[in-house]
Amino acid sequence: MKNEIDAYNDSEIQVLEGLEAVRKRPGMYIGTTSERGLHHLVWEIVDNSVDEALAGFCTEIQVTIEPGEIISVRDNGRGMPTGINEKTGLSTIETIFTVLHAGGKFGGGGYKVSGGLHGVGASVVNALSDWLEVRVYRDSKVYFEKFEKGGHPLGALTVIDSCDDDIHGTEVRFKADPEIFRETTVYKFETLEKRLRELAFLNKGLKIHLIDKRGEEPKQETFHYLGGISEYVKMLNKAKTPLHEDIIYLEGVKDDISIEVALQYNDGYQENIYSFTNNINTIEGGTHEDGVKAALTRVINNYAKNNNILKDKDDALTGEDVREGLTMIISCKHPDPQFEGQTKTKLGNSEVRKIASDIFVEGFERFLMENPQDAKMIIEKATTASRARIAAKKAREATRRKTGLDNINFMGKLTDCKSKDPSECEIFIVEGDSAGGSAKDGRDYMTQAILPLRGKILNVEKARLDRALNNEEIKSMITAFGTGIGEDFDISKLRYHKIIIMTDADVDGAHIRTLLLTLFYRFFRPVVEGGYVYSAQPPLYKVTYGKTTRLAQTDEHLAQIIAEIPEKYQNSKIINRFKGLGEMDAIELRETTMSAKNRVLRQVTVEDAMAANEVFELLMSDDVEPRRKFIVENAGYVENLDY
Ligand code: TSJ
Repeated sequence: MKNEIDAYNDSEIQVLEGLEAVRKRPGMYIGTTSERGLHHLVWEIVDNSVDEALAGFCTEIQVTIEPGEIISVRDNGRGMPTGINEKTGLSTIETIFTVLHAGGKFGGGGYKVSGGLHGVGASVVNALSDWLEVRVYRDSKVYFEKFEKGGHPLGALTVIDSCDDDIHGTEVRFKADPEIFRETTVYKFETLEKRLRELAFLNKGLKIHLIDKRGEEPKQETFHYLGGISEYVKMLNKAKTPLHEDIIYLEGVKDDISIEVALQYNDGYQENIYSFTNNINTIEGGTHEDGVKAALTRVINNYAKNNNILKDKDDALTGEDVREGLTMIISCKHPDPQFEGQTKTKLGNSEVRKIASDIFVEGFERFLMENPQDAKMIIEKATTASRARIAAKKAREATRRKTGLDNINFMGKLTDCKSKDPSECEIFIVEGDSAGGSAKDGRDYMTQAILPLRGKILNVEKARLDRALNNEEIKSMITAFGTGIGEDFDISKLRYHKIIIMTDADVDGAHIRTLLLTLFYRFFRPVVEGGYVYSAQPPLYKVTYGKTTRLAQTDEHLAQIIAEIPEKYQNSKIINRFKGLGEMDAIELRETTMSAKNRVLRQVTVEDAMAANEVFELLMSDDVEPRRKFIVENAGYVENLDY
């Protein structure tokens, strides 16, 4: 039989092996060790405080970035339990910080922020930290424990101080391990600000402070929204013209599932719907979103019928009609959410559909009844959209017949590839004719098609679908992709499984990429969601010495290449900066950017496209202030903004 010391040593060894596994393959636990992964650490800790707020015991959370890229998260909740865990023989706190997946067993009940690591990420953060400290304020005592690099406890949990009996809460301080986060350990204020603000919107009444003490002057922001997601909608519509003044807000709870919806129509044509479950953005939607959307269509159609606005049932308003110009946030809180889909951001629980729909129908019907003026504006917006949709369909059919848009050799623009097997076909979308020329000559004619774009791509922010369809560049893309658009969209008809945006590695290139991503996000979203969109990474520099030529993708890469030049060539080397893709000859373009052998492709994520859409909206908006603010904040990165 083992004695106590051996048993302790065994469990100690298991703990260390668990933490070591996290350090060996951090990507398995936090997705990536890039800047994004670094910020993920903060979310793993903050989620615990948000859970305490959801349980009803915490009203305030403070996140501080201290000099030296140290993060402190403190809440005014009950304070973590300070007792001993029976199974491990260690304190509950030490268990939570050193045993993988330990968190879920404590507390129990209530909603939990259960995306990603199911809110049990404390041990993962500890494993990936240079050091980590926890302080618990509870029962007039201050408990403390510190962990060294990789999560090793320095000592047991001890009382280090006393405190007033009305002080309670938890504080965790940590420094990410630079040996794990090799790219960067520098936190971005804006990244933390955006998500913390979102958390404050999603949890009305919760007060969140963000303090940055790294600079000479500390920066501080407080997020506190008594209106919750209504204020979120207000912010999203800030630069737009609302069709009705009040933001519509509905909420309800059934079987422990809570649904909140806030919405407001604006005079634009885009639909902006964001849904969340337990504070996690369900980018792929799911049953909560489906239920609310179906209910919206039903309620508006019923209202229109009952008020004799819609007489013929053939005129029924579609989902797209009733969502034109709609800004809406849907927030679901669920005790046991099932996340599905490619990126695990789609709510799967089938019981939610009806609950969300019932709650929405009841609240929205009442709103329309009580606010006939607003109801009139909303119905008018949807019927106008419906008329535009029918007109667009007719125009589309006419265009198809007239110009034979279905014919792939349209206007000689597309240089198609020989293969007809979409899984091996790629289409390069190239800016400008000269780059298009090099790309044509440098391609693999079997599998690579080239579509050069001329001129500016339509400003899709202000354009409805019918106008967008008249734009030459957009028409070329629709035809080339083969998927159709709007209600005709069919992803299974996609002719290329890689759509590669190939633009110059400069500001104008970035501009065109933003426009294209915005366009894809709005009109070809499944193409982005399916992971079919990529951006090419052309080199920035060409270095020539002796008979050698090397190409560099980044400034760092360039520095490395220069450092590697043999001594005798150091004085005769040439540092050429490519001004554009057009400057590269066909062979260079093939070797560096197009050929599957050497190229670096970046897969575009829905978040990338969403971010592009946001930047685009901001820059196109009529509201000068947010636009000015963006330009000032980004002045360092952007040289000429000719949007
Ligand atoms: F997990 C963690 F260490 F990372 C962490 C936890 C970090 C931070 C900043 C806060 C927290 C945390 C945990 N805040 N509040 C709590 N609450 C509890 O753990 C708790 C307290 C009391 C009871 C109880 O039943 O009495 C239950 C729980 C789960």
